[in-house]
Amino acid sequence: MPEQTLTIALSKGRIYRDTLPLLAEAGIEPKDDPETSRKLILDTNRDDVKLVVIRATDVPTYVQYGAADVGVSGKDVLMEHGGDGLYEPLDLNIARCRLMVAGHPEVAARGVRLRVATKFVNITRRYYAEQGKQVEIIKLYGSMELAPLVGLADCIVDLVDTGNTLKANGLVPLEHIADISSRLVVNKAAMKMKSARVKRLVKDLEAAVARRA
Ligand code: PRT
Ligand code: MG
Repeated sequence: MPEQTLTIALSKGRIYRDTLPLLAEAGIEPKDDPETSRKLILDTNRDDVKLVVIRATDVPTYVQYGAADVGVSGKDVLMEHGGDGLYEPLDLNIARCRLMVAGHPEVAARGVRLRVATKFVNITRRYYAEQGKQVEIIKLYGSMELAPLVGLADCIVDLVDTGNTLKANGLVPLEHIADISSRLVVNKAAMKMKSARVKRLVKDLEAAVARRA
C-alpha cells in the first residue's frame, strides 16, 4: 500500500453496521460490502483510504503493530487487550452494552470459591483481584451463557444488552463491571507520521457522533 494510505480496521457485524454511517458523514464510503464480498481489504470512494475487515478481537493488535493506522473496537476488547501502543481519542457511542457478572440467582449468596466462565480472562482476573476475591477462571470462546446451565461454572462474565439471552436461559445479571461502547483507536506512530489526516478523521467522526447525541 502507498505510504500515505490511511488504513482503518473494522470487524464485521454490529461494529461495521454502526460505524458505516459515521464514516459516510466523514466522507468515507466502502466500495464493497464485507458481508457479501470475500475481499479482506476494501477500497473506498477515496483512493487514499482502505478498510480492513477482521475479527473484533484482532482490531487492537492490528492497530498496535501499525498494520492499520486506526480502528474501531469495543471497550470490552480494549480492556481485555490492555491498550498497549494505542491512543483512544474518541468514544463513538455505538454498539453499547454492559459487561456483567451473571448467573443463577442463588449464586450471589454462595460463599465458596466461585468458578467463573468467560472469554474476558484478564478483565475478570483484575475485577476479582480488586475485590480481594479468589475465583477460578475458565476460558471460553463463546456461548458463555451455557456454562452455568451445565455445571461448568457458577457464573459468567459476559456482555449484556437487552438481557434477553440471560433471561431465556434462566440467568440473571448479578454485578455490573463496566459500561461498554466502541472506541476509535489510533496507532501511536501513525498519530505522529500521519498526524494531519488522523486528526481530520477524528474531528469529522467527533462531529458525526455529536450530531446524533
Ligand atoms: O462474533 P465474533 O467472535 O467474531 O466476535 P465478537 O462476538 O466480539 O463480535 P460481535 O460483532 O458479536 O461484537 C462486537 C462488539 O459489539 C463487542 O466487542 C461489544 O463491544 C459490542 N456489543 C454490543 C456486543 C453486544 N452489544 C452484545 N449483546 N457484543 C456481544 N453481545 C452478545 C453478548 O455476548 C451475549 O451473548 O449478545 C448477547 C447478549 O445480548 P442480549 O441483548 O440478549 O442481552
Ligand atoms: Mg459475536
